[in-house]
Amino acid sequence: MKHTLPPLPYGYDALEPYIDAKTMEIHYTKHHQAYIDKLNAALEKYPELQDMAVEVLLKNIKTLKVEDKDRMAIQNHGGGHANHSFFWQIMGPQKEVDKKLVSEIESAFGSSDEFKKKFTDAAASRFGSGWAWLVKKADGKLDVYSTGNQDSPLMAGDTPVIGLDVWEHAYYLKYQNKRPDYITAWWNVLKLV
Ligand code: MN3
Repeated sequence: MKHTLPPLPYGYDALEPYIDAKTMEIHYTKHHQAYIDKLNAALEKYPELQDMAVEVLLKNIKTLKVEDKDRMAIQNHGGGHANHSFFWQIMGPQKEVDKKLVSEIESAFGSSDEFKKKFTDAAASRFGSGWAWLVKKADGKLDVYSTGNQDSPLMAGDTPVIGLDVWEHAYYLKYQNKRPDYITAWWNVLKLV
């Protein structure tokens, strides 16, 4: 079974003006699709891995019985597929605040604002391409960090709770080099908090 592009839960213009329709369309139909195509290509010679969920591939990335160059391709393109599938889901035109999560965030970071500051710092200071994350660790604790490229927290045994794509392709058309403006705007389309 090949990996396929999951449906986008809203229209390309649904997150305007914070994320513009053109960026959303290219990001979803070109960038996300390309990760999926390259993941499928990397899995071609491993039929035994083709039915595994991408999240399972990533959790087990270090021990998959594959050649090293294919492991790197699965990490990069599988990560790209999983990260983007997750990213579309946590955004939306309307807030659907997760009260349980907000209260966990308040106990972990002191306040929602403190969490946002920490997360924003992680997103703004990631050098080059990558993601900022709020994750749940194996012991249930929340943590904030960033990863490079398309590296997924799943590879470290963590579960993504919130993720923000800070690759230039996510914001360049509208925000150019102003990543901090994109991050500030993005909190408006994050549904959960
Ligand atoms: Mn992206």
